[in-house]
Amino acid sequence: RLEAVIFDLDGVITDTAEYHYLAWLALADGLGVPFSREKNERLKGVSRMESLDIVLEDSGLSLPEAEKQRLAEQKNDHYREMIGRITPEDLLPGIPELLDSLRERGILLGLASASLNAPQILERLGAARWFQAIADPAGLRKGKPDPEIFLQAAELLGVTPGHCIGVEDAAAGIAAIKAAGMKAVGIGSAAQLGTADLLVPGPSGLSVEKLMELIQL
Ligand code: G16
Ligand code: MG
Repeated sequence: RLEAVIFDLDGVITDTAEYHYLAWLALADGLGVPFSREKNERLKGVSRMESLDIVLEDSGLSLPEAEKQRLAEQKNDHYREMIGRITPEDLLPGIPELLDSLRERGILLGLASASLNAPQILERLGAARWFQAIADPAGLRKGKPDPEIFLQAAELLGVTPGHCIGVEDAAAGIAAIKAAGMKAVGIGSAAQLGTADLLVPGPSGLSVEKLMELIQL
């Protein structure tokens, strides 16, 4: 029986990737380091400090830890300025209907986002009311593809992973869900998310019925 659905945030509930892109681009420009949309793709689902390492990888710069912390903070300040303008209009199409109908069936909802800003983003979206648990990425030892964040969300919800579905837009996220022993739903293309148990181009392609079919226990 399906007991809980655990969602990623960026790329699944809303599209914050564009704001991450603009904030990293401004930082890279300031440092004279090239940054592209292609590179931004590699930052999806990746933690802030790991993202900075990717942004700086071809720069030839080797910065002390304190300077890296300062740059990450600078990027985050700019990013937070942009996400302050998020409204419920920024929920991806299909999400309000899907979350409503899952809740009507008594299915629990959890969030497994790598973003330390996730609670504020949910508030801005008016989406916090749907979720019974939000995993805290700050306390994690390992990021996706490690299953830790999905397991933490399941534990907070008090459900067994075998009765959970995880929804992700990044390959590392799908790997994390599978490693947690959950069924994986991919939002995106087969080229990147081929190992998902169910694949749809966007969240509007999902329904409670489709999700319930994945777990027939
Ligand atoms: C999101 C984004 C990543 C970002 C990460 C950390 O992950 O996809 O690009 O680097 O969060 O964000 P922050 O700097 O706000 O802590 P997810 O897991 O929601 O897809
Ligand atoms: Mg994502």
